[in-house]
Amino acid sequence: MATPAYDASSIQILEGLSAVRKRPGMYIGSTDVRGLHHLVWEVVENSIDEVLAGACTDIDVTIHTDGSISVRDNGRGIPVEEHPKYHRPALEIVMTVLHAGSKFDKSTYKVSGGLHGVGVHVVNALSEWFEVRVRRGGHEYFQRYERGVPIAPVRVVGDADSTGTTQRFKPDGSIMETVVFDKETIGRRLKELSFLNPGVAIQFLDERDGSRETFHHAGGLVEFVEDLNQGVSVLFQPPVALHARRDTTEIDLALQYNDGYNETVLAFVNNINTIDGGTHVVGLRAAMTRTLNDYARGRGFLKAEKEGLTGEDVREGFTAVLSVKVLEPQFEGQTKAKLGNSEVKGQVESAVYEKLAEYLEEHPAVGQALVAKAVQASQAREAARKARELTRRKGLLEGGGLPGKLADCHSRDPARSELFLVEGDSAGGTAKQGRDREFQAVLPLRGKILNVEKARLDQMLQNEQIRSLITAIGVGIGDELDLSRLRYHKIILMTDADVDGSHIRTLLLTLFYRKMQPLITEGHVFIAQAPLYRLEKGSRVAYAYSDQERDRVAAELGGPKGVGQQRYKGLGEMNAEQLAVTTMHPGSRTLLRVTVEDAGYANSLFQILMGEEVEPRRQYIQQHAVEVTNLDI
Ligand code: 0RA
Repeated sequence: MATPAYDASSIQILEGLSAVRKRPGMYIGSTDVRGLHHLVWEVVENSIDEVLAGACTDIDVTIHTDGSISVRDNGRGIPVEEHPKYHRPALEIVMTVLHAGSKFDKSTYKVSGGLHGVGVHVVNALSEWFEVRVRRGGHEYFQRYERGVPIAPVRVVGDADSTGTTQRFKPDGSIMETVVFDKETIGRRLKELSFLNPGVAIQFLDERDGSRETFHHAGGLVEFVEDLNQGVSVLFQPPVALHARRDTTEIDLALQYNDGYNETVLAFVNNINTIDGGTHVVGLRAAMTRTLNDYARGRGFLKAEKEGLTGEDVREGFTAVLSVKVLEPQFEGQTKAKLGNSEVKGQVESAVYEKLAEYLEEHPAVGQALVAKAVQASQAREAARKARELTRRKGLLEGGGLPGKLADCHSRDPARSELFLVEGDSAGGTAKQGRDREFQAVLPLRGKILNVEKARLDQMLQNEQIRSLITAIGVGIGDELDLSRLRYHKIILMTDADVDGSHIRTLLLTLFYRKMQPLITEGHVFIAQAPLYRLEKGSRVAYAYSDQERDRVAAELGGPKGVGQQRYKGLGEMNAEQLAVTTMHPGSRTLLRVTVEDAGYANSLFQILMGEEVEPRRQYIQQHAVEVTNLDI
């Protein structure tokens, strides 16, 4: 299998490589920690494609101590025979040029249009080195690449009595901003993939700390839903599972109701988590509302013809995982995490409507439990509407309606304006002094904010803190949210770096995630980064935001000797000027933009910390005891 010296295809390979290395963001979204893990998803999903083809049952993922990661599967092995067009081993072509959709791409439900499915050659181009081993036809083949370029032809390195592929790569630190894999992030995705693909067992080994986990969920989506509802009371058991096909679209759904007030819907398209939803989720919601209304009417639970259950009623306590396979998915939005195919709405709606109605016919106890819950929600909604009307009128009578605690800014231009949500009256006071009152507003939040997990909308609105927050932001909440009324384009959470601070941050993020999600998806929510240390030598003052940075800055100031060091325990220990310079002033501060993933994580954390079940909470606190004590010093 000699490689021709220098020919047209070599040129094509080199051009392709330099395009990827010049504009990595175009292929993997970004070069930060998210982009880094994108490389991993790309490689893992290649093996998952073999699972979908029914040709693979085991995948081993290993984080190695040399900074590389490997993915080994027992699929058919990437073909090695000569590629008819390029006259080189297909393996080399797949690793260096081939895109999804070509002859050697065997997956039916390919993932085009999004950031996934860009091709393993993209990972290769962004790796310091990449090594691939193929076991096929009794032989083991091997090839190594450096920054995407093969350093030798594909060669046989031994015998093989099974088939499969091992891909191992070390991301290129000269392109990627970070090259440290995150065990939790990878573990979460592998667990998710094992629920979505019940036929596969995924082993996950982190050689850095010796930890090992196996993900295998033969129960698929049903087990996924049970996992989501772990620790909460459910209305019926087991979850309902539906499967249907409409045209070329495959639809799988598992659903259950818990006795809470919030909705958890995870939706996947070709195994990709569409965190921003899309047409498939719209179809699911429409089907749920229509099915429950028809069922309730048919059995006389809804009296008057005009009476009806709304989407919001039907969503209370709804927990579901929807997985669709779409032939040519169109992914939209900034993060390409929203399905755009308009035909999918009707396909999902009709499939779920038909199958769920059938299921409820056969399981009347489940039907009655669902309808009773939704009717109750509908009554609470009516009560909430009245409460809201009352608050509005009250607001008008008091004039203006903005909360008394709010120190507003002068500017009336939302695009320029910022709202700082500050923990405690004392730090609130400092922030008011330190802000630029032209465009920065401050709202201090006192004490514990209401537990939104257990509260219904009407109860939430009775809480003064929540009302101040909602009025200050201006967009309303829930189904009536109107983003055009947003009063500040930046909403900035500024809390202490201790347990209480992280608790309040989790609460706020949960509230935003559950009731004001567009604020997050449109990128309006931020977390301020306050310094942990103030360092001083002579007349020079510097701030450090982490322990590592403290050590570096101390060294820059001439070593720890003679450097004064103050550790901030909370925002309240800074004076107004220090707070302004380090945390608030646009020229010198650092803001972290909150993503739906961050907030979703806060949400599940919140469920554990606030939920009614004691055991998961005890486990969580035990597992994270070290982090918590660190935060508290
Ligand atoms: C193209 C065709 C066939 C398999 C594969 C690619 C393949 C790709 C990857 C990537 C990771 N693991 C993989 N395993 C297989 C089908 C080959 C045949 O029909 O034998």
